[in-house]
Amino acid sequence: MKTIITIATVAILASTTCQAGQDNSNITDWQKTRFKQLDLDNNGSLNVEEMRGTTKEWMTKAGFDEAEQVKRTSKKLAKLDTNKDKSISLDEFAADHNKQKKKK
Ligand SMILES: [Ca+2]
Ligand SMILES: [Ca+2]
Repeated sequence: MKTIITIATVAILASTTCQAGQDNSNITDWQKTRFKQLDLDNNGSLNVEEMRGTTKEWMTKAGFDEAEQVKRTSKKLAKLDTNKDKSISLDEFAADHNKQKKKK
């Protein structure tokens, strides 16, 4: 019985944290819109395939073949994936975008 209560508590905590993250005021409307465009299956995170939406165009122009594009996109994903769950959340996407903006 104790175990069930613990699991339930953890689940509630996890969903609360998730919702709080989505209210992050550092995330701009542009980032939200762009993220939604890229999130083809609407599961709230980007996998490697969906990430290619951000990289495919310039990588094709740069002359990378398919395998090289996937390799580089996976690398980029690993860099952005701060909680290491192999997918990019809106928070992680926005954090990287904000970093890039500061550089300019
Ligand atoms: Ca997705
Ligand atoms: Ca992640």
